[in-house]
Amino acid sequence: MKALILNSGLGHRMGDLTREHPKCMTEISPRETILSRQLRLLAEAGIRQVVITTGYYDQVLMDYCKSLNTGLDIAFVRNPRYAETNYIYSIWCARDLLRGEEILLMHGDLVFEPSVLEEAAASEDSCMKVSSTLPLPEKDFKAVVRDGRVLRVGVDCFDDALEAQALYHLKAEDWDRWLSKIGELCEAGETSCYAEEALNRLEGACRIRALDVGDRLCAEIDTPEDLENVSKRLAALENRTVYLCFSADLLHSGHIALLRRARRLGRLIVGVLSDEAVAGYKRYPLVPFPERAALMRSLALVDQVVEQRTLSYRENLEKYRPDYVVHGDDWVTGVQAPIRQEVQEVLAGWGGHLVEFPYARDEGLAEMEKRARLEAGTPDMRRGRLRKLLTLKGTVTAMEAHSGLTGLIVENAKVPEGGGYRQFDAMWISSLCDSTSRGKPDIELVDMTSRFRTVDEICEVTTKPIIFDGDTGGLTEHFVYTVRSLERMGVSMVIIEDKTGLKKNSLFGTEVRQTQDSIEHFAEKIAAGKRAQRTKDFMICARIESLILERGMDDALARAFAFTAAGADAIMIHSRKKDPAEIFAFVEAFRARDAATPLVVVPTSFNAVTEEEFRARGVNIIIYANQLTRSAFPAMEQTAETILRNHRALEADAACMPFREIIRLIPEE
Ligand code: SPV
Ligand code: MG
Repeated sequence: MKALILNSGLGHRMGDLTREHPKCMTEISPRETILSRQLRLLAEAGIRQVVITTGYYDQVLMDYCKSLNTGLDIAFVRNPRYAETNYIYSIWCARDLLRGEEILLMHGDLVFEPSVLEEAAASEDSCMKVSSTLPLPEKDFKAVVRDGRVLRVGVDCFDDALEAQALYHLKAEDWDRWLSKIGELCEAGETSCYAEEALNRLEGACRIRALDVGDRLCAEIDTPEDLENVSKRLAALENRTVYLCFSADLLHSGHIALLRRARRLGRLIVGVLSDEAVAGYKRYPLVPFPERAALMRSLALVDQVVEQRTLSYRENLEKYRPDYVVHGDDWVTGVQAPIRQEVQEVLAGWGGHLVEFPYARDEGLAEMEKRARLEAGTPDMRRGRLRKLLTLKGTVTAMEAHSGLTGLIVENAKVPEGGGYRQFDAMWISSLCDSTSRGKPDIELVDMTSRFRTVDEICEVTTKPIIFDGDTGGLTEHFVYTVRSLERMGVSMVIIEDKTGLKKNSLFGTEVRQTQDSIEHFAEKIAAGKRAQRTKDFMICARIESLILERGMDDALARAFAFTAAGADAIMIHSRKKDPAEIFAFVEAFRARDAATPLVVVPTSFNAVTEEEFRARGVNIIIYANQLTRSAFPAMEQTAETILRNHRALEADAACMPFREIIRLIPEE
């Protein structure tokens, strides 16, 4: 695409300002003239070739262009009759350089903001700048627009007209038609009309779209008053602020393009999402916030970096009151749509605008995301993530998984919330569900090797941190090996309960014989486990069964403090009562003496308590211990009975997941 700038005219309405040079050399800011700004913006928009028509002070103009060192390939064409002809004739003089080209045509006295030029240049079809928000000028150009098409351009068309400026992007076909008509008029001696006269005579044969840029700057300078107005607007433009939010975890060319476009609108403030916000939106960030922010800060395009602590932009928008928010158009629909709507509402409070650019899906990014996922599942990355999430979120949730398939469900289950997704943070490898899935009772009958096999299967297809139900931990001499094996597999935490002998599931309570371990013996088991541990990330959690076995609150608390003193990284308190009172009482009493050690609960019985309430009371890990197994079992039983009853599978189909969906759930690599 070639740019054509029309600079032959006298510019006599500028008075003294054009006494020694052509109008395009008028200063519009301390650093720029109309022409130097046009050339800079053209170069930034990727234009390489420029044709400038000259006449008045042509040598001064050419010397000036050379001194600018723009790097552009500029051809000058002199209109020898510049004093008595209009620019229709200047164009005709340059015809040999213009024929068959795609052209970006502009008057030499036009000042526009970068986004206007960019939009015109990027247009898929021929277009002309118009404004539906500016008042119709008395004497200057107006365009008659119907169905988004420009039908006529002139100073005297008022009906169905919009303010217009001579900034066109013309596809080669349209331009050739117009240029031929210009030729016809010039050869017939009609050289003092506007070039648009030729366009109008084509009666719509050039299909030119009206490019409505609203009140963004795109104005010509004809008089000293125009100069004053435009200079003021440019100064205001320099002070405009633009806000853009990123996770900045994986940067790709699409992000850089967006930053570049945003910078052209004004001073650029980048909001970098906090680690917590990123974790809630897709996955735990690969790079921690301080490094992501530092990376952004090091970009020359970015003027200021701030933390955005939530997916909602509101807090930062109200603080920085930007003139623009820039985003890819990928959030118009889908989970981010409510965030977008909020941005529009907040911006409306001070007349700010949301500018959306086409979202560029980057293949390289998809590959990087895939790699990041694979890496997140490696033992070292996975093991440490539970501690990180606890630091980051304060309270995390874990859902039961007992197979590769249930692991995938916990990994992938998500519901939209607050512009992001809500999902489980971790997986719980329940002894009850692992045993049940094998049709065995939960009495430590399924040996450790088989339990590890389950963990292995889950690890193969997931990335979320794992909390392993270690039952009683077995003999201390065995437990130390269990700790090392779990660490090696990338498990983040093992929870062992203070019982001995033939362990039964806690939900039986005192209905069955269960023996609680002595404080001393269990404390020694924990200490031995901690000594055996090789990594700093792995956690051993002591589970206290005093409430289950009705030994009282004092016993529960005494054990909790003894076990933390022995090195337990966390305490799980269990209860099988529907009423959460005893759990709450324990948490309160424990927190009165220990504010830091993470507390774990398994609200199977006291299931009316919300995560928010647990969090407020100081609970850190909430384990949904068996709900997937308990919901899958009746569904399977019912399906089996339906088929038996009907002597065929048809009636069971409605309750079955379509096979295609099952296949989609399973990743291929
Ligand atoms: C399990 O899920 O195996 C547990 C929790 O240990 S509970 O069943 O509540 O005892
Ligand atoms: Mg268990």
